[in-house]
Amino acid sequence: MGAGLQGENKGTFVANGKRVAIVGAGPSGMAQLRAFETAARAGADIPEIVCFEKQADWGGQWNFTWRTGLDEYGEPVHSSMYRNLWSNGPKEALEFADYTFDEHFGRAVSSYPPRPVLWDYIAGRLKKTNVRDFIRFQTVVRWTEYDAEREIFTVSVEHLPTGETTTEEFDHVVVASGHFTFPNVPQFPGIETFPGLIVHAHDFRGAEGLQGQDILVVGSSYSAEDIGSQAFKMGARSVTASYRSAPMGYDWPDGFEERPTIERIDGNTVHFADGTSKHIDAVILCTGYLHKYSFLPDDLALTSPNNVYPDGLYRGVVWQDNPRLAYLGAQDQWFTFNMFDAQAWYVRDLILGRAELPSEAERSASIAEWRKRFEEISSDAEEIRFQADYVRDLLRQTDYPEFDLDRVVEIFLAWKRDKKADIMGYRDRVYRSVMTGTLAARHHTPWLEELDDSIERYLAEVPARTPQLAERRAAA
Ligand code: FAD
Ligand code: NA7
Repeated sequence: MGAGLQGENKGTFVANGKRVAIVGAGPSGMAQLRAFETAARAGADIPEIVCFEKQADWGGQWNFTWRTGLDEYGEPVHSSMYRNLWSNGPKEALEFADYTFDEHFGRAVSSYPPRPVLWDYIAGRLKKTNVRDFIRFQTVVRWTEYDAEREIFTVSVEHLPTGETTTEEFDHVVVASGHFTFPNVPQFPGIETFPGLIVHAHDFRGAEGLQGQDILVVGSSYSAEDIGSQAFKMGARSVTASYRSAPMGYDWPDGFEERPTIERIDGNTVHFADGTSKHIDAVILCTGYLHKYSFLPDDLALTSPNNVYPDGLYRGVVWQDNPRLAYLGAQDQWFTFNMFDAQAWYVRDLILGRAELPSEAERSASIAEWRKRFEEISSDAEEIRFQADYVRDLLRQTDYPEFDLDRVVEIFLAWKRDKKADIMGYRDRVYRSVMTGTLAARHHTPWLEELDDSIERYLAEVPARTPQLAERRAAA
């Protein structure tokens, strides 16, 4: 075991002269911690690591809170997740190659676990180590400056419970602060006359209160699809999804329909671009998020739409204008946890000097080549393959356990087919692990009928019966 894992020196690994700051202990920051911990366990001398996390616990988006807006310290609430969220893709596509679901649960579990189950899995990998000691919880990074002459970052942080502010120096900064927190909120003519609830998906916490109402979700991506489905599941009278570019195109159940973009709103009446109108009780803006890094000066802050190859990042992680700064998870995400691992392993190896950073010109050429390929993508299937190739490229640079990315692509394509076939039932399907070959277990209760998303209920052998959808809808 590497000397740095003995945890005698709280807040640090054993130093090899360098200091590394990680901003955020969500799945990406946790992957970075795991990458260094793995190297240390194998005997490597690793830098001093300090991970700053503004929440009281790790897990990022997966660390659910009932709070919305500002938290108890006046700090913007980070997580956009809601109580009843289940994985929106098969777990077989996100599984860690060095810590499988079989290892964590000791038995097969279903392919679309609820949020608390995935949170447990992410945390489980690190609970067996002492990396938690290297995270400063409830500590928000306020500002970062780079001194080009000394090649040093100065990072200013605030400990939220005490208000104490401190400043420290680091050789590298890894930004793992996520990019699904700051809502993109469009304006629609007449929206100020709407008398009901208007909320962005970031502040949506559960659909139980929407029972019996006519709901409008604006957008046609993951949030619109899933929040609309949650509203339907919890007994909304009707769900309307308004698309800007293209409809989602699923075979929605009765009471769920898609309409084009909003033309104007007049009280409770929403007018759409096709000339139709509809009575609406509540609007949920599922209109995406902004990349926002208020702790970075503009020459270090990524600005990008939500896409799979943001400009300015070599190999999707290294800030081209200052390679001592790295971003994890900055892409739009088909792949998630294992992609964050691939990125974190590569960033670790650059910092440790195991991987060589190419010249500025070579990096530029690489970015241009990937961006050109990215711009030629014309379907979801191509985008999934693109991201698989991206992950493959990273894995080839590191010693992260290899896994069959082509099979993961097949799982994603099967997932898309299953959604097309049955949008309200796809979460009942099962897939085979690429890592272990284990076929997922069927969950005891179909997604549409399951109202208890707790880990206890999920792992229960003999579940109690839950109220059936038809009964809930009749009650509505
Ligand atoms: P985050 O999870 O956002 O974590 C970032 C961390 O940084 C947070 O803990 C935050 O508190 C901290 N932080 C931010 N700013 C600061 C600061 N200035 N100082 C200190 N700490 C800071 N992925 C899936 O694989 N499956 C799903 O089903 C799925 N569902 C999703 C549903 C929703 C509603 C959303 C928003 C995302 C979903 N995702 C899903 C994608 C999700 O982005 C990833 O799973 C993952 O959480 C990204 O990890 P991250 O660490 O990059 O970012
Ligand atoms: P996404 O995937 O970024 O999608 C945003 C959606 O919002 C997309 O359909 C956009 O339409 C739509 N949008 C954006 N601006 C507008 C305006 N002005 N009017 C109408 N529609 C608009 O965000 P999500 O929240 O769905 O998903 C983010 C993450 O959360 C994801 O990782 C999930 O796992 C959960 P467009 O297609 O661009 O025309």
